[in-house]
Amino acid sequence: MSSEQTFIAIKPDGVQRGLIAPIISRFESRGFKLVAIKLANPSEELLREHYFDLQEKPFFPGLLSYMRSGPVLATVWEGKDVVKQGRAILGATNPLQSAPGTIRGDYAIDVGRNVAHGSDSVESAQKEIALWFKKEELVQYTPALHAWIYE
Ligand code: DAT
Ligand code: MG
Repeated sequence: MSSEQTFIAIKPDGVQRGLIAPIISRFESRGFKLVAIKLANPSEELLREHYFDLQEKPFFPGLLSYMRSGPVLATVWEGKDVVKQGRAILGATNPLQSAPGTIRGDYAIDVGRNVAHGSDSVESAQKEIALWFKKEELVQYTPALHAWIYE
């Protein structure tokens, strides 16, 4: 059983627009296992760490204020290849380049309002999960449907 995990966040626009349920639903119905979830107002310090790689970009100040503009739904999902599959479920960073059927392709237009975040590698997923969650917030359980989803 794969224990690969990814960090998926619904950004303030996704929360305010009532998109929590449809976004979570795509990960659930695909067969991925939810292991952590919380609604939070992330601090500027946390966001600076989360987007550390982008600190020199011209859009960084706007990205910070957007991410601080309301609550974020932070989640962790587990399953086979979930990091790459999670990115595919989200679609391209720029929603105008996201295929219909992806979250951004269905629910977003501007790159600065792209409704959700997904880790881009197993390594960044581990860092992001540790940044957003305490160890005890990750819940361990056996999903009853496992044998109906995996061979
Ligand atoms: P992703 O969120 O797909 O991993 P990223 O890590 O390169 O993309 O960028 C993080 C976020 O920063 C992205 O979701 C939206 C914002 N962003 C990226 N490129 C941008 C740009 N050219 N203009 C405005 N915002 C941008
Ligand atoms: Mg990224």
